[in-house]
Amino acid sequence: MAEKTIFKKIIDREIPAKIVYEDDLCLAFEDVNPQAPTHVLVIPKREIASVDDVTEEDEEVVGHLFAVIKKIAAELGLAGGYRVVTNCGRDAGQEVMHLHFHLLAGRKLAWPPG
Ligand code: DGP
Repeated sequence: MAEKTIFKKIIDREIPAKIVYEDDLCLAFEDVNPQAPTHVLVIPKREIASVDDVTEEDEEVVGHLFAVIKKIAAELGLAGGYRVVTNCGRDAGQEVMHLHFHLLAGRKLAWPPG
C-alpha cells in the first residue's frame, strides 16, 4: 500500500495540527508555513490526490469544501476578502498529493500570483 500523505496522517491524528473545523467530509487546519496572517488548508477526508483526480463521485464533497470555506471565512471575520488557491501538479508547485484548498487572508494579496 502507498505511504500515507502528511494530510492523511493529520486526518488520522497521527501527527498534530491546529484544527479550525471538522465534519464528516472534511478537515480544516492552519498551514504550518503560513503565507498570510490567515492561512488555512481545507481538505476532504476522502483521499483525492489533486484537482486532476476529481471524479463525478467527488462532486458533492468538492462542492461541500467551498461551503465550508465560506463558513470558516465568516467565522474568522475575513470581511476584507480572501483568496482560495489550489495547486495542481509540478508546475503549480503542489507538494502534498492530497487535494487541498489554501484559504489566505489578512493582507493585500498580489495579483497575478507568482
Ligand atoms: P501545496 O504546495 O499546495 O501542496 O501546499 C502544501 C502546504 O501544506 C504548504 O503550504 C505547507 C503545508 N504543510 C506541509 N506539511 C504540513 C504539515 O505537516 N502540517 C501543516 N499544518 N501544514 C503542512
